[in-house]
Amino acid sequence: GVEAWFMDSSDEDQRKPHRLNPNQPVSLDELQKLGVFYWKLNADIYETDPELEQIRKDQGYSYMDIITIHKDKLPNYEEKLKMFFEEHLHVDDEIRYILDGQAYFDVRDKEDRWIRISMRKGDLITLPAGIYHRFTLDETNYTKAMRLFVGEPVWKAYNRPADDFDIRQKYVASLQGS
Ligand code: KMT
Ligand code: NI
Repeated sequence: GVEAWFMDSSDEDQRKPHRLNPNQPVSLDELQKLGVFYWKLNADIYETDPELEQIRKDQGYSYMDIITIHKDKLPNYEEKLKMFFEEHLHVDDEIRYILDGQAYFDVRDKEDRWIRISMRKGDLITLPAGIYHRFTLDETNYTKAMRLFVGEPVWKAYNRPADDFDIRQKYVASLQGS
């Protein structure tokens, strides 16, 4: 399964794991309560994978593209990495499938603590619209990811604070009782 943990609060290199000592793991169940969903797939066959096809069909992920995050491959690499690591939300779900390499997604829990989710080859994750999150490469400095979307993609990110947004209020309300 996916590995996740509560982060320490040191401002050391964002690419380091930032585990607490002792490590405080976060289960898939806890992630689901935050609206975060996860699948493990075989990334070696992503071009023809029937499992991926089924998920896309079931979830309505009509759009897809592939982004390679590496200093020699991504235009405006430094600037983009900086943007990805700013705490933000989107008005749609963020769906990412790691095809190669690895990276971290950080999400806020109900008590506003950072949870770091280790994303490796074969991991597909959906972050719900309205959740505060951020993204970073790890110390390997490379990942290739499929970006999926329901309909025409909207990449716009709203940096925190975005608490007055309808989608944020809707998300916060959805956490009640979970
Ligand atoms: C986002 O909005 O957080 C991103 O697109 C992250 C980088 S894509 C692997
Ligand atoms: Ni995002």
